[in-house]
Amino acid sequence: MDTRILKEKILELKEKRNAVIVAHNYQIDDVQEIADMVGDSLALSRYCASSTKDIIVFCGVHFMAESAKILSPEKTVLLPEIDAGCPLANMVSVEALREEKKKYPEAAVVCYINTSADVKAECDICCTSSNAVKVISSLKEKDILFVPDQNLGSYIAKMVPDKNIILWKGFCPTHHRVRAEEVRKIKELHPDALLLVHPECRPEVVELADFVGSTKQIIDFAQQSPAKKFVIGTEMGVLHKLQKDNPGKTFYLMSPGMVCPNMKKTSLQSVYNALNEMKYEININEEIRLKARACLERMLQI
Ligand code: CIZ
Repeated sequence: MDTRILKEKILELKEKRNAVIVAHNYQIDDVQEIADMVGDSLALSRYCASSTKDIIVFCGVHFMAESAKILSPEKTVLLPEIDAGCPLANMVSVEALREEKKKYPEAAVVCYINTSADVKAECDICCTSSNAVKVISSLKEKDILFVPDQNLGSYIAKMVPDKNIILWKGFCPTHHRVRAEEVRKIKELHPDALLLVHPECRPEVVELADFVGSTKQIIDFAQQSPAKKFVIGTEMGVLHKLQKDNPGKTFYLMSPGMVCPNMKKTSLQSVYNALNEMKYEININEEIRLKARACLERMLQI
């Protein structure tokens, strides 16, 4: 079907179903364009929770749709592509985490938002890449068991040196694949550009950055900065908003490999199918949901 017609049909169905469509910053351009809101996973889940619509179509990956369900249990949450998972979130299981917790009984257990609901249910508090430093600084415990991203964990350890961060060996394949050597080359190619990097990148890459932040923080920084050129060190989906909102500025991707295959699974056709066939519905066991919600809410209180 023609893209324009497909977009019209999605919007018609959205009205008919009384639905809201949200898209993560890493989604393809066409999907970002039909969304009611584009943003990071927490902002989207909070937006969904404040919406009066009955149905949420979450264009993102599995843990993100789960976060929306955790905060909006009364709504129907649909993930258009059921196998759009997050390899980073899949690097920690409940069983492995329980074993690790036994080794550090005094430690606070902190999870990155990129975790499943059942892992969140096992943790004391959650954090995002925007607020990780603030969340960890606020804890009374010195020892922090941080899951699952070793690179974000290393960044926190550098920013909050009085804490002892126990790292889990997880990583985001899209961010972790980029090495410092490649980044030095792109910096040489664009010496007048600022390098904005996500903390899921390796510490050797973060070391080279002019600014380190979450997708939202990178987008805000580029908008507010008087600089005209930027090398972007996160998934390529953010380029859509950066280029749309800053026509006078130039953006280069830090590496052509910064493409998350899971985020790219969702297409206009799958959004249409989701609304038409009411699939794929995300449900969470209520006991797990309540524990995971408490973990998220502790973060929201900070
Ligand atoms: O919190 C999110 O949505 C993720 C995974 C990254 C970011 O920096 O926004």
